[in-house]
Amino acid sequence: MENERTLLLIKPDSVHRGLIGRIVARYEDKGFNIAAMKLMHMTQAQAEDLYSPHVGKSFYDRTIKFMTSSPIVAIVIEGMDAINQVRSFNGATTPSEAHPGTIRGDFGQRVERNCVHGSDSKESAEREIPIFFKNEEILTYNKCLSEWV
Ligand code: IDP
Ligand code: MG
Repeated sequence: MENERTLLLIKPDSVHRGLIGRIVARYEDKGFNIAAMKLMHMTQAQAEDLYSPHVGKSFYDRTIKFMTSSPIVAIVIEGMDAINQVRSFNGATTPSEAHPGTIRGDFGQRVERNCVHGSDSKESAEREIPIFFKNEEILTYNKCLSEWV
């Protein structure tokens, strides 16, 4: 397994519902490093870039509108197999199909308000992270507990 970086977004619904701490805690509990993190208002250009693979789909306009409607938290998660691990912690796209114990399974009810975003592949992570972070904003460091996790 490889050490990887992936993009996690805490979506506007989660920020409004006061879920930032609980979502971040899950990733800290699992032993991942937070390599970068900021509260921000996503711009139209950033949203269009992030969701460019979905241009033309029925939910595209609504998703862009939602994601730019209110602040999000953008995070780079770093760790072993981080890309797949974050996807599985986030849970299935449609919260009613997401397993209990996942973020979407525990906190979400509908696909339009599914709490979090996670990059779906190495290529996506490499494309998505620079939409939100400059290279120098992403920090790699060893926690003193890392040999025990
Ligand atoms: P993902 O977030 O699990 O990777 P994608 O298929 O990449 O799911 O879709 C991106 C986002 O677009 C979803 O997280 C969700 O917010 C929204 N979305 C996806 N499918 C639908 C849909 O059928 N109706 C409404 N919104 C959708
Ligand atoms: Mg996706």
